[in-house]
Amino acid sequence: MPLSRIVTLIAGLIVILGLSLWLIDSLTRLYWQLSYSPLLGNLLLLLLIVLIGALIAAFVYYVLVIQGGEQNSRRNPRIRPQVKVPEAKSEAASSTLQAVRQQVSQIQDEVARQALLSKSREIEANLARGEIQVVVFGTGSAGKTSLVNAVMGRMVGKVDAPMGTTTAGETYCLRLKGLERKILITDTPGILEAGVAGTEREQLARELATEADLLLFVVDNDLRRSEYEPLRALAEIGKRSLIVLNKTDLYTDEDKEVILARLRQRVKGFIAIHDVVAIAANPQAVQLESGDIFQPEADILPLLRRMAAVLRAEGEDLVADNILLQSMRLGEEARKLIDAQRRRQADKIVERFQWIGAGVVSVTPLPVVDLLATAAVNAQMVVEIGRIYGCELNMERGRELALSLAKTLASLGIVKGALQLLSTALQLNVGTFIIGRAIQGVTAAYLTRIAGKSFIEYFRHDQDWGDGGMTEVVQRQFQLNRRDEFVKAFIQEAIARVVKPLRDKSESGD
Ligand SMILES: Nc1nc2c(ncn2[C@@H]2O[C@H](COP(=O)(O)OP(=O)(O)OP(=O)(O)O)[C@@H](O)[C@H]2O)c(=O)[nH]1
Ligand SMILES: [Mg+2]
Repeated sequence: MPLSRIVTLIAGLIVILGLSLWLIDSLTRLYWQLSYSPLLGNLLLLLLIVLIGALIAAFVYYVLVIQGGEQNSRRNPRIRPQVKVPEAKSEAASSTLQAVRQQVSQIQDEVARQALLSKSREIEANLARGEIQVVVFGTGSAGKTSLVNAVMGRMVGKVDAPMGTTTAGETYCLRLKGLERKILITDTPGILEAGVAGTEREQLARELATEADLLLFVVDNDLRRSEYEPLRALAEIGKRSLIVLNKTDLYTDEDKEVILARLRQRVKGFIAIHDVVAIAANPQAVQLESGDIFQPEADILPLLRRMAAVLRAEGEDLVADNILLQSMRLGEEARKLIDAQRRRQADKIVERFQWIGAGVVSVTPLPVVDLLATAAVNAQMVVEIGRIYGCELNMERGRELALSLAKTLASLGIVKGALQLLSTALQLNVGTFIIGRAIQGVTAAYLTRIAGKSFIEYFRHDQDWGDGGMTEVVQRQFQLNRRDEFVKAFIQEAIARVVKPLRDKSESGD
């Protein structure tokens, strides 16, 4: 408690006691005058005691609570009792997390599943704890650690001129009177350092930045392109950021204003003017004329003021938005993993069916070329791919889909196109005689593949062919599968699986 307040308190109590003595004296006299009625006298005594008690209580309350509160809020403008995380948002985050956990349970890769689960637990714990995460981010040597030291009011991190002084994320807890939430301030390694270690540290810094409720992006000059890009990317995903121009003690006032104006101009689209502030976290010592060394104090008030205003006005929303954002990102990550996993499974199905079709067709060649498509697109394959994507189709529906795709293959001329493409490729590899018999089988395998890949796209998008319809999807798959390197690999496999068995058969005189 400051001395001035203690003095006021003692003086006040003396005055109150003096007044009370005077009052007691006057009232004693009144009491004697009322001595004819003991009840009235006692009542007066009680009244007196209550009055003195109330007076002392009111005075102590005024000095300790009201005045103390005012002083605190003057010194730390960020103080204001907080309300809970906006309910709608926290509920949205909870339900997103629940959905993510359901998704995660479908992931077969144990390592990936555990990683996602632990992240979802972490987000949930954050939701429960409700701390405000402030992350200090920026180029190496811009003065991030110096900023954290200044804000914490003591040396918590090592400061040095070369880049790469901070190698890991360090978090410190900042408790502010009157603010329900704790503030966690995290120092990160600098971005844009050279070397592999630098890149790894940069990755860590970027991850920490994406987890922040509020980002302090520290620069010591105008933004370089390499700083602008990560900053814009973070702002684009909705990261609330302040730009902190540090080392202003090195600039003249005019230069400082010029740099500030330039910074504000550069980030105009995504960061407000007030959110670009100038500080000197660890100003250089100066030599006075007397020869003494003078160490100026850190000037971080503009940052503290802005941080306070932002946290006061948006703190709750920032926490809620960030938790929601993170759970959505986690959901997106899980979705991608599941998609890749399903794709691998579906690709295996297509692979299996393409060679089944090839075997059947090559032993019983078809009279009409376009019939090849019908023979190739197998209803069972459609049903099995659907199942991978959680769509239970019956065989009837599978056949319907297979047939319409076969028709599309024929109508687009893909059957003829494939025959031609594969004949040419086969001719380069095997004798003409054997091609005649193998070509339909090989083409059937190829068409099955295109059909299968098209169905994967269809089921991936919730049984939707997209704006361009089935035609566009099928055509795209044909384009993708006619690339040279793919055709070469396909022909090698076709020779082993279709041509060779046929040749063996004919050589054995069958
Ligand atoms: N003149 C001046 N120098 C400063 C100021 N703040 C930091 N520095 C100096 O800048 C250098 C780098 O400071 P750090 O705080 O280590 O920078 P950092 O961003 O944490 O660096 P890394 O951890 O390597 O990324 C040190 O030599 C500091 O003394 C400032 O306000 N003015
Ligand atoms: Mg540092």
